[in-house]
Amino acid sequence: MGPEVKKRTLSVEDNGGFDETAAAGTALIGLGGNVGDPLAYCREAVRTLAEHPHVRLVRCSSFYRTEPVGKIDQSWFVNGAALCSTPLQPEELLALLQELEWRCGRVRRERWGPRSLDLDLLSFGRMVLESERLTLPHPRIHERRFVLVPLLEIAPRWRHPVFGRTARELLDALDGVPGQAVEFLESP
Ligand code: A4P
Ligand code: MG
Repeated sequence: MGPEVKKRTLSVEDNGGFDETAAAGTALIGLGGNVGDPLAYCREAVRTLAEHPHVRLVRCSSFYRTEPVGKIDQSWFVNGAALCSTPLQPEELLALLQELEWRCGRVRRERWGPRSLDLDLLSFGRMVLESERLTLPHPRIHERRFVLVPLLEIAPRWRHPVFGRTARELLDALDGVPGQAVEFLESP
């Protein structure tokens, strides 16, 4: 009789301790918007990414209703995150994300201002990079509950490539910081 093969279904919480997000070509993408129907734009972006020949969608988070951070006199946002793997270079993936933003029709390009769809490349494996067009990891992840809550949901073993801290630890460090409400909106 051959060796017994035990089949296990791995959940997000129980993946044997392996941080899948550390692998080269693994991208965490932040999605957000607060103009028009941002939930529909986010869902459309995830669908389009999943259908792209050079992108494999591994997992998508729930979507959350979030209090605006930075420029606070604007509508609440919808935010989520997606985990993908790709043979593309990070600059190529960023160009694809920017094309998707435009396809979903950004309304204004005021920094930190209202937008129908904002797609940020949060991290790309453990890559640390600063060029004119791309900073990795995204420089404001650790300051933002609207990024960390969905990130924690889909990648609990992710560690910030520079600070070495998990999303849980970074979230705990934001305890007591006012004005960053994050409310569950819809399942993925
Ligand atoms: N860029 C450099 N690195 C990256 C990266 N890792 N991912 C460059 C994406 N883009 C990157 O971005 C400006 C330039 O950043 C791009 O040309 C790209 O080459 P943008 O998306 O055109 O402009 P932006 O989004 O208005 O500016 P920024 O600084 O990226 O803003 P953030 O950090 O995206 O913040 N509050 C809530 N609750 N939810 C939100 O989603 N979003 C913002 C925008 C503010 N407050 C928010 C939310
Ligand atoms: Mg952005």
